[in-house]
Amino acid sequence: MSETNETLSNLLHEERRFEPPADLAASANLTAEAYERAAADPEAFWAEQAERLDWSQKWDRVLDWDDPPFAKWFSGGTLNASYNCVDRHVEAGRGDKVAIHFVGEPEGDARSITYAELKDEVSRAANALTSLGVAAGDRVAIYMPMIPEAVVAMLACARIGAPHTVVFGGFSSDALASRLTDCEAKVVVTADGGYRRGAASALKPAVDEARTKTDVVEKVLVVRRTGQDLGADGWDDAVDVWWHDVVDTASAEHQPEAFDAEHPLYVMYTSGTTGKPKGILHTTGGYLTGAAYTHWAVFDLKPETDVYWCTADIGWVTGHSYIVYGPLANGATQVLYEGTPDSPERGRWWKIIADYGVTIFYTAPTAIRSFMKQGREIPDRHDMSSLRILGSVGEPINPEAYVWYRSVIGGDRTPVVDTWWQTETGSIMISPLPGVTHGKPGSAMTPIPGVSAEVVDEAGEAVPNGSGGYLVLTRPWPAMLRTIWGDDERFKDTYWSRFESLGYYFAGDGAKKDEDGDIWVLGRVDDVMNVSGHRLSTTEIESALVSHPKVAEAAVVGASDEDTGQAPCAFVILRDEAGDGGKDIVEELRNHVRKEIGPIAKPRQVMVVAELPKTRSGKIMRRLLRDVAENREIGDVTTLADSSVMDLISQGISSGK
Ligand code: 6R9
Repeated sequence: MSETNETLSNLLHEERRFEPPADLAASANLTAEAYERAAADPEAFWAEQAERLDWSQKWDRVLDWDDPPFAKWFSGGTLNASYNCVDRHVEAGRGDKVAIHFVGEPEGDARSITYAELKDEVSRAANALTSLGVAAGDRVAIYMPMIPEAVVAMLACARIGAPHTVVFGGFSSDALASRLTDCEAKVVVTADGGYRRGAASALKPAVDEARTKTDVVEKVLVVRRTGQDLGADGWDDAVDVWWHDVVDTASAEHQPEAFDAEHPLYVMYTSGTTGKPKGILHTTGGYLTGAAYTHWAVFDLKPETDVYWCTADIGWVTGHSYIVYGPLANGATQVLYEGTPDSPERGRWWKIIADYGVTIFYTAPTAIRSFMKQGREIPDRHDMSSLRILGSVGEPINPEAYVWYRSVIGGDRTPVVDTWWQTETGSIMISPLPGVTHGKPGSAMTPIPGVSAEVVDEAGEAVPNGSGGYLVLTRPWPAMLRTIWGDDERFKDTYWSRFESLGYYFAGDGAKKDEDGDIWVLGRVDDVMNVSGHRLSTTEIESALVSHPKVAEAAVVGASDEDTGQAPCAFVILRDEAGDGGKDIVEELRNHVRKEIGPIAKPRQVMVVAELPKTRSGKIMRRLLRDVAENREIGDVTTLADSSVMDLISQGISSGK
């Protein structure tokens, strides 16, 4: 943890504090009292939060922790997640309220969808999926751009009890195929393409290619978004079905069935420390309780007046909890934007905030850092006075980015909530409450009411204030993952074995408690890197590299990067028969990774070396490689001769790093 401590001593010089605005504090959804109430009786507190939902059958037991680490929340209760996200708002007379302001990337391509319209569309899609042979318990994959049909598809799956697995549209056909195979997805919902940086970008061909690698898929349901030509081989009548043929013509009447609180809601794949992504399983009652409660509490949501916008992609957990399930369960009005922040111009996001009067805005530090680089003139051209709360997620936010965000985007008025959580936790765990907690740039502060987190040493003892250690969650929480799809052993081993006797959940992050006891999350302590807020495993990229015919061995490290937080840097040993690999070897390998996994995994640097530093037991010493990668100037020569790598490494050793 020495690197961790170094980072921390820099951070601890941060002394700026921001008090909650008086009007926000006076009308806050949660007040300081909630912390004590929740700590005194966490189960009673969570039962109170579960009352936000409509249950067909109330639970008999709040938490069943008889067989840890396999939790059951709200046992005996039944509900339908889709009913909770749409129908109940319509039944309560709010059918005309806008659920989604959709903003397509092409300018002027926008439409607003009310809760009543959403209910009809979800019902039609549920009927269509049923007619395609999907029944409760079957898995459906969703591989789509950020368009309303993606949300509709997720809710339609939830409505019929078919767990969905959303695969990020930026992932390659290989990544898609491995996920389809792992969860045996019967149907894939996709689109011909989506708009990215001003052009139509195809998706359907990747599904076709994935189908050549797995035979689990029976039907592919395709939304026509771009109208691009699919080509002569791009359509298989036996498998492919147009959304407009089967969904638009289906009945808008659909009776949602109540499912058990523990019925699987979705599987979300995330990178672990091995090459094989983990299918994180979330279930219905506890997850929806966690998503709805945290969205209401952390963003101080006032559903009647707020316009909320989360810029995540629905292919990540943030899109699941804070675009689909949390906001819609709470009856919020939100913006859904298809494209990139800079298309057609660099002020696009700020224009959307001004056009729709966005009041709550949730994004990632990597985006904030890139806007900082462009300068404040761009956001300053837009009236963003509607904003009242800003959120950050995905990676540590450095104090300078926090202060810029608060001042330039939030007009020096808005609290910034730095929210720490994971795919596995399902909902926000550590965050300030905007009307209660003062802001401290760089700190996620304290666990929210109902959540118990600690920073502990190797033995699981809480560290004193001013010290660092491992971040753990000490008590179960409703939105926690239930297992890894098809792999209970890996679930136990990854999260629960480290502090087994204490029953703590090990998050894989290092953290520090400052002198006030507030938490600073510092990043992963395992072989997982965080690139622009996206989790990638070093092993996964290494496997992609060694799948290239010229590569004998590869080691990948996450080196710190000004723009993306961390960036993958690869060291490769070529096969003898590949010689020096040819002059384009670096680009060839970078593109190979891009093809195998997706653009976000493309290494920033590939260094061809003759030798990799290893321990006596043959383990690659990644720490030394990270020293090498971080000491190099970006844009420097990317091919290193063996001696220079080894020189740099030995310098690293002699300087005691
Ligand atoms: C929601 C999400 C989880 C990992 C997590 C940690 C990092 C997320 C953070 C943060 C510092 C924050 N992380 N939020 N680190 N401060 N506010 O991002 O889920 O993709 O599973 O990533 O991201 O390292 O362990 P996921």
